[in-house]
Amino acid sequence: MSEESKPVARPPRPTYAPIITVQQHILREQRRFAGVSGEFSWLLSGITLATKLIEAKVRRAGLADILGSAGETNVQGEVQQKLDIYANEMLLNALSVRESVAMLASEENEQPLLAHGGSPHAKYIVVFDPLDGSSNIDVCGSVGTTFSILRRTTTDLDSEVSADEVLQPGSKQVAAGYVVYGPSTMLVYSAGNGAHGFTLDPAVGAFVLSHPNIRIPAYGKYYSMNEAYLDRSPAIYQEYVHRLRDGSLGRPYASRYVGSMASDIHRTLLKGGVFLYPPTADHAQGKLRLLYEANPIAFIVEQAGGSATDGHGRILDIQPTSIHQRTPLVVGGPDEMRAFAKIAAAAR
Ligand code: AHM
Ligand code: MG
Repeated sequence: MSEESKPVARPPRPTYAPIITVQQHILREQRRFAGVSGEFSWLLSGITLATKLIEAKVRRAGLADILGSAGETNVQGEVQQKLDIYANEMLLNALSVRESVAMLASEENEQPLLAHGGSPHAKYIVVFDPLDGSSNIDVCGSVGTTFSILRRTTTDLDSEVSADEVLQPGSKQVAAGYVVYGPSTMLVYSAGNGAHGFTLDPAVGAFVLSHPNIRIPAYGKYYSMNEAYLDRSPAIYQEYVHRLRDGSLGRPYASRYVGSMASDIHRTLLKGGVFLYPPTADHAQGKLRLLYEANPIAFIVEQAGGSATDGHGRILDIQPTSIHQRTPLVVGGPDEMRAFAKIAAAAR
């Protein structure tokens, strides 16, 4: 047989299972849905790039005092920034060059920002909290990033984007997710077809699929809230928490509270249970922001089989009226949410 006519050899059986990176996963997802184009995966790669840059900075946060503290010049002659400002800039930089992004809104910016000089045909709006639970940084605790992706509300993409286009109920999210910077860094996202978790492999710098199709357990062992506020919360929250404690909801619960919502939600998602941030006497709408904290979390948790309410109705049905609007939040697995709904209904 001549050299040229030799058959092409089959590849050997792989020794290792192939890894799936978040980029591969997004590309696969977008093929499944009509109307989701390649622009979308390019956009999401902006988020993964920025969160990898944030993670690298978070890992070195404990060295800030040695290298120079916020606002000072460090030994390399660089001006140190607060980490939440840095995280915001990384997301703004990475996303504003994506042609499909029309507008960006962040917890750190009073007003939404036009991206890409108002690029024609840009159809997405990205809303985020760049560094959730940032006070944990000082004590080497875990922090997070939350994000939500919306389509522009107009079909005339040549029209100038208006700030009001960001005011959409969470049910309109095209995709949403969060990143937890903990012992390892994890990204959980959903584009409306289940919630999927990826762990950052720092050796190769890729988010690798580690938790496909996350399902929140039917019930868990923990509730999660800042209990210092319980006495100043409405009666339904007090009754609910007392009943979680005394075992009358089927089992006695223990509590866990990290103080970074993304981290507390991540535990709740994987282990079951409930997370609450109630209204208080001082803050009638609680503390958490609807557009870039509660909505992405509610989207993910619903995709995983749980639910989220503001104490009256579904979080994802709330029509926002302002960009930084706050909302009470109760989010968790089926058993815990059923019990909360029962107590809330009985009080009406
Ligand atoms: P931040 O975005 O300014 O960090 O605030 C949000 C955080 C949440 O991550 C967390 O659940 C909550 O604030 C903690 O607040 P509190 O200290 O009132 O319990
Ligand atoms: Mg926050």
